[in-house]
Amino acid sequence: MESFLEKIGTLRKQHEMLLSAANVPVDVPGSLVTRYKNPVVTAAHVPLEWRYDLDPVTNPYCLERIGVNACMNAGAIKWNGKYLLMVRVEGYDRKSYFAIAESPNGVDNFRFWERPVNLPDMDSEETNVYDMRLTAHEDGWIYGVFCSERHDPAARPDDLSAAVAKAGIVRTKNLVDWERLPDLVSKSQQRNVVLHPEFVDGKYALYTRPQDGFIDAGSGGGIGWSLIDDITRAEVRDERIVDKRYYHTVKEVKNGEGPHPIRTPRGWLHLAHGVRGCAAGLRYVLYMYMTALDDPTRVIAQPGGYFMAPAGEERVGDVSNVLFSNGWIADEDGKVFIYYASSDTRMHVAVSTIEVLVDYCMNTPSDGLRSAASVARINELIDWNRGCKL
Ligand code: M1P
Repeated sequence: MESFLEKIGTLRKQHEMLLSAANVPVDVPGSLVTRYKNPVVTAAHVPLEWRYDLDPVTNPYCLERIGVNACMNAGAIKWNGKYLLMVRVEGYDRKSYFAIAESPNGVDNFRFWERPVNLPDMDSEETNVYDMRLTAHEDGWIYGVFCSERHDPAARPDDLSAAVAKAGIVRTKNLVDWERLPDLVSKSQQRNVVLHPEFVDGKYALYTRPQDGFIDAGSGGGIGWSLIDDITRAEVRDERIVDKRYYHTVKEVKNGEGPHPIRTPRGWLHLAHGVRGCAAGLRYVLYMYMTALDDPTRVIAQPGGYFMAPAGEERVGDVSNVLFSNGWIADEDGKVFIYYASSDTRMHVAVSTIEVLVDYCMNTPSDGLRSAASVARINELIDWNRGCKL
């Protein structure tokens, strides 16, 4: 039988092989993004020290003591030349926490920092935290806005599923020491709240996602926008919908802003998720839109349909048929690293450029909302191509 030392040796070797494996692009001609073969962060990437008791006396069978179920929905930021993911790590116990994984090149060799993020714990009723969006704001702070979830205090005693979602806010100057600010005050429940990176009319600006219940967006009509006077006492006073949901579209049931938008010469480039229902359950896809530089609430481009949908093994996981993104990094050379989770299970990267993404947004027909409109658009393209000399 393998000794404790042999087992640990094997685990370390396998772990190191996983962490140091080179990732390779999967080139599909004419595609908007280049996906990569391997997921960039998975449950198996989590350090052994977080999962195993490495003492043969107290762990003679070399068993995993604290299991990790998934690594998903990561915020992202470039920091000291490194690509950092603020990963949502979910344990076997269903609780999520945040941990930073760092890569030298953005596509592989992601390694977790020594310990998970020490998120200030202000409220004993807060049960779960997840899906942090990172924003390096022009005020000099890096903000993290995340979902803070608790059991609904108004639930019937036998209802152990009713929950309340609100936006928690933290900020830091070094990604190690975090200051917790009061949670966002809002009349409705909120998830997928994102801080815009610049002041607008001298105020902080939030993308919101008002929702009637914990799961249902209901009367919350889409992605909202709210100006905030004081980020240290943030409150949604005026909220208006900037990206609406529509019947029979990829965002019919729900949508939510992804990471904060990227400033480009042609406008703000947005990445979001859209949800629709089908016989297999909910289907989450990613879509894009653009807003005006002088007014981030004015939509100037709205390519129809999805930008990325679950493909291949991305389709299967804990919550199948889901792509979700809350982190991307735009490099100085125009390259964009899009970090997305598949099926609430693992993190991937897809690479594109600002130029290509803007071209996609500006030149893809918008959703005509009816089959007849879709056919009309195709016929327009066929007519155009008939006059094409190639
Ligand atoms: O399970 C899919 C996603 O569901 C929620 O997103 P939304 O609020 O838009 O429905 C979140 O719980 C998210 O973490 C999860 O990936």
